[in-house]
Amino acid sequence: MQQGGTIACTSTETQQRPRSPMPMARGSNLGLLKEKLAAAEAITVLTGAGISADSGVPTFRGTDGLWKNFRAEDLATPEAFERDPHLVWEWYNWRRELIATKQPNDAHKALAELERRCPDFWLMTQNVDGLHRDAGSRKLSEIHGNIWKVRCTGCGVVANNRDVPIAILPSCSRCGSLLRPHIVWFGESLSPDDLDDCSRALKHCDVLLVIGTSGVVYPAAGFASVAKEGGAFVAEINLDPTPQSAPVDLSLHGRAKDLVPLLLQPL
Ligand code: BJW
Ligand code: ZN
Repeated sequence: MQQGGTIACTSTETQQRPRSPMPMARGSNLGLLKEKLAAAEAITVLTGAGISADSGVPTFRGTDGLWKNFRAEDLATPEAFERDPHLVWEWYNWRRELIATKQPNDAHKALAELERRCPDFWLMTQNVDGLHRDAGSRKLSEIHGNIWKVRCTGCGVVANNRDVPIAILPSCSRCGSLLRPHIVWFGESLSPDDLDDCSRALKHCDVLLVIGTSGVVYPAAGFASVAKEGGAFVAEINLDPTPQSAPVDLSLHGRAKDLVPLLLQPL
């Protein structure tokens, strides 16, 4: 629903609504996307490392990406942790030290504001840095986990841990077993609860925004198709075209911190 020309969804209806025809394209791509958002009752957002790049958190792929200097197989798989937990924890310690100095940027803040304006809103992030929460987002799934949480390899308990640096190797205060980062590594499944929440949000949204992800890591790489099959308008915001660009309805190229706040401005 449009209120005073800005995005302000008002409906709380969430399931199986008939979709009303959307207005025709008018003006720029940005203008069209703002119209779609203003008309939407349910908005879902998928974010990736690009949204936090504007806060100074390194992305994974591309010229300055983490995978240029580190091999994912050595650091982000359960096999790597079994082989050399010390090395893996050292890498996470370095990233915790770096992320601890970073703040949410205008794109994170704009999505928190969008959540406040739209009662039927869901944010799915692949990022583990916690910056969406720091910005005020609450309706979210951190589908690849959170770098500020640890999980016991023995009893499975998950706990918050903001130690910087964290003791290497950390152990569980309940059972003494080795703790690991509460992060989804390659070859590990996402939490069934998160997958359910995402599936629901993708199937019934009117608009899906895909922001700052290369769109190559599954299952998130398949989310745009799920939303499109459900009839949603899918828009991508990224510095560059991605494998998602062809199937999406609209692409905006630029920095997330510049483009996302524009979506909140009056039409
Ligand atoms: C900007 C910007 C700015 C820059 N503004 N934009 C074949 C088919 C299907 C699945 C598989 C398959 N082969 C293997 C799999 C499984 C695997 C997978 O998908 N592999 C692919 C690489 C092929 N997936 C999994 O294993 C997942 N689990 C799973 O599927 O379970 C079931 C299963 C298991 C095994 C086999 C089959 C099924 C788990 C995936 C976990 C991913 N974990 C990581 C690492 C965590 C480590 C950590 O963070 O500590 O999560 S990988 C890494 O990539 C990280 C990210 O969340 C994820 C996505 O990256 P993202 O966010 O897209 O970042 P980048 O760097 O790639 O892109 C940044 C983008 O931003 C770029 O496009 C820039 O242009 C843009 N950008 N600055 C706007 N300022
Ligand atoms: Zn334990």
